[in-house]
Amino acid sequence: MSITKEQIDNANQGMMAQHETEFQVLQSRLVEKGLPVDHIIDQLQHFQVAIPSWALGAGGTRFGRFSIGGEPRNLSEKIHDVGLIHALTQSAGSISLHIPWDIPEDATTIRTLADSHGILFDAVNSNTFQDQINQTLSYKFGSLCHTDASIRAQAVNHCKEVIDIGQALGSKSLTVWLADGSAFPGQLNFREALERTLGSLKEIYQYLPSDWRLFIEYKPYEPNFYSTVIQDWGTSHLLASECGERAYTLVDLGHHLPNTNIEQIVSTLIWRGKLGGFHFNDSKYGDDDLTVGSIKPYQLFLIFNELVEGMANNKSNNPPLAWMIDASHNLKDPLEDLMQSLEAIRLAYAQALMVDQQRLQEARSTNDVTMAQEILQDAYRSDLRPLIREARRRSGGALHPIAQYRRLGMREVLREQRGLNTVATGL
Ligand code: PSV
Ligand code: MN
Repeated sequence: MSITKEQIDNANQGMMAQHETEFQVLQSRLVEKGLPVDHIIDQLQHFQVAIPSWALGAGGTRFGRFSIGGEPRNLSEKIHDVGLIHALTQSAGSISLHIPWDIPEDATTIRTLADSHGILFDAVNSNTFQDQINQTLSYKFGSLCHTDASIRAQAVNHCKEVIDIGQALGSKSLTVWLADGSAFPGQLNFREALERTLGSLKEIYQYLPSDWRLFIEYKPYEPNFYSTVIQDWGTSHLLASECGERAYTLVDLGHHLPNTNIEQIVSTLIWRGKLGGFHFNDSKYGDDDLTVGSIKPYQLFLIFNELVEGMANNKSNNPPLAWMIDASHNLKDPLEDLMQSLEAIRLAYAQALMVDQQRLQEARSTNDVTMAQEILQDAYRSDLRPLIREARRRSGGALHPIAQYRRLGMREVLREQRGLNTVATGL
């Protein structure tokens, strides 16, 4: 069952009076501040975030999976679920596939299906961090960095296949995340492992269609707990620079050691024109599976502030960024979880759009530290939820997506259609 425009409009009707009151109060406050409300709403409406195909089931912690029931059993059902989220939120207009989990039987049919939901195909992701059934050689000791050339070749070929699949679907980028590294001191020659990784990435880059981009993700630890070959943004930036101008660093918020200043990394990468995109999630101690904005919403806002400012002063012509959620947990209904993440991302973006960049710049130039903080926190502490709802309403989405999802009993319908014990492929 898909959700119809009529159902959404009907549900919105009952909530309109309250929404209008709240929106008008906020609108006059923003207008008083001299903010172009309609322009901000327009920017919000255009801001689309990709949904990862591997987050549509109740997974995430890897230590236990407790099926929520009605999880998608195949790629078509995954697209259907993203379609549901998009219909309600109007902000999830694409899906990011993970190969080999999501190999389409027939690319044309899948494209047509996605199209019927208004869904595009975002970056495709390779998987050289697990062995697949019938795989000839093992990635137990690494993939693109492996000491054995035939294992590296197998991993490179896999990435090429992923590109082929992505091309058939209309994707325009490949994201490579590697688990390669070492669990114990002495296991790897760091320099040689990095050199071999660069060699493999260059081969993949050579294969990239001319209108594609390569995103190189980094992560300091897990699954390896002593060293990771692409451990940080500097290493990713170095590899991307060596590969060529269509290779970029991808920042996954959860892939930093505690208290890392991610907003500063973002600023530096835009300055060099090398920021490819984002994987949004949140974390308290480590890992990357919690709902966006559930732990550190202020950090998220500060990151968006750098993004907005950086892209407005984009001297290095950093191309438009790829936005994606990369979070999944085993406690919540995954679709509700993703809608919460989408809301948090849009809120942080809206707050950043509210920052008076000119006044902030003036405060900086006169070293008025207090005022700089006031300007940022005035934006951060503004409740912009009515603005987000208005943007969603104007695009034809639901004023309250989660409430409507629940009222329509969507999960129950999915359970009825797909069964109680379905487990979607993913992490
Ligand atoms: C593993 O940490 C991970 O969450 C990376 O962030 C990748 O982007 C994702 O899995 C999919 O491979
Ligand atoms: Mn990621």
